Parts: sequence; C-alpha cells; structure tokens
Amino acid sequence: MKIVFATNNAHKLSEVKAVLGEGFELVTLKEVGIVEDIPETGETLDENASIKARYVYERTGLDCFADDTGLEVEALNGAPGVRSARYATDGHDFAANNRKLLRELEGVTNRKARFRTVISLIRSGEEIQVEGIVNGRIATEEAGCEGFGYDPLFIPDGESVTFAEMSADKKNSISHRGRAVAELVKVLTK
Ligand code: ITT
Repeated sequence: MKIVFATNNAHKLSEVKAVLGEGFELVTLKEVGIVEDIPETGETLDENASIKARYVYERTGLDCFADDTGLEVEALNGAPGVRSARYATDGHDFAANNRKLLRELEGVTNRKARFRTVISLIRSGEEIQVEGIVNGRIATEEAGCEGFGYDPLFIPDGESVTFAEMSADKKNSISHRGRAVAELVKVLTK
C-alpha cells in the first residue's frame, strides 16, 4: 500500500517506517514535490495533524497521513503541548527546548508528563484521526543520545531510563507514536 507521510522530520519517518513494516510504501513530501514547510497554525494537535494532511491531499490528491505530537507536562498546565517544536525558539532547537524545560521544572516535584501523538489519515478523500499516548515523567537531567527532541528527558512509566537511552525498537514498542501507528495500521488494514 502506497501512502504519503506528511512530515519533514526524518526521525519520525524512520520510527513510523519501522512500525508500519514491509506492507506499506511510505512516500515522502519531497517525492511528491512539496519542499516548503507546511504552516502549523492550529491551536491543538488534532487541528495541526489535520492541517498537514489536508495540505498534502489538496495538492496531490493522494492518500496521506500526518503526525502532530506534543509533550504535555502536568505542572506546566499541559505545556509545551502544541508548541513543543517552538518552545524555546522559533525553530526546532531540541537542545534549547530541553534546557528550557529543565529550567521551568527546577525545584518542581511533580514531574508527571505525557507524550501525545495525533495522526490524521486521509484516504479516498475521507479523514480519520487516531491517537497514541504514553505517560511518564521528566528526568532532572538529560540522559542518552538515541531518538530526538525531548527523548533525553522523558522516562516512560514502568521504565527507569529515558527514551533516549532505549533502542529504536524498544521506544517504538511503548511510545505515543508506536501506539498511534498501531491504530493507523488497524484502520488501513480493516
Ligand atoms: P513535522 O511537522 O514535519 O512532522 P515536527 O518536528 O515539526 O515535524 P511536530 O510539530 O509534531 O513535528 O513536533 C513537535 C515537537 O515535539 C518536535 O519538534 C520534537 O521536539 C517533539 N517530539 C515529537 N515527537 C517526539 C518524540 O517521539 N520524542 C521526543 N520529542 C518529540
């Protein structure tokens, strides 16, 4: 099954490819001629996932899906949430985002957080959303160099190490994105 994945994030692409497996051929934005950044103007993850998928569908008419993900920290009232990519700066500066998160949580004992991924799928013009969540906590210092983004600071429930200290397979087996993609597969193979 051929499907466009509307992302410019190479880490997401490789994680999703690994979960989807052989039965799916993922087509990249570049391969369909979309080289510009898709504006993420929504106020929620659901809106942004939808905006990205629709942007691609309107230009290509091809079946496609988009992932919007946020880290929601309880003591920060759900921040950085939908602004996870642009938390510290305008760009995707992972190191600056992690530094800011540690600063905001200095001296805070409630470290509870969750990652939430919303995937918008457009198939034959019809849109469906699925979601994946992993609960966990924010570490007091960065650890590990696998993965990307906030992975060096996020310890999932039931584990003692961060996502960045796990193999890609292990992260995928318990992560927000792994879970959302498992739901996506259910829809695609129904
Ligand atoms: P696309 O929109 O092109 O897919 P993006 O990186 O802009 O890529 P998001 O808006 O969904 O994607 O990203 C939100 C940010 O959340 C992202 O830049 C990372 O900092 C962080 N993030 C997303 N998924 C993550 C994960 O699995 N582990 C750690 N951090 C993650």
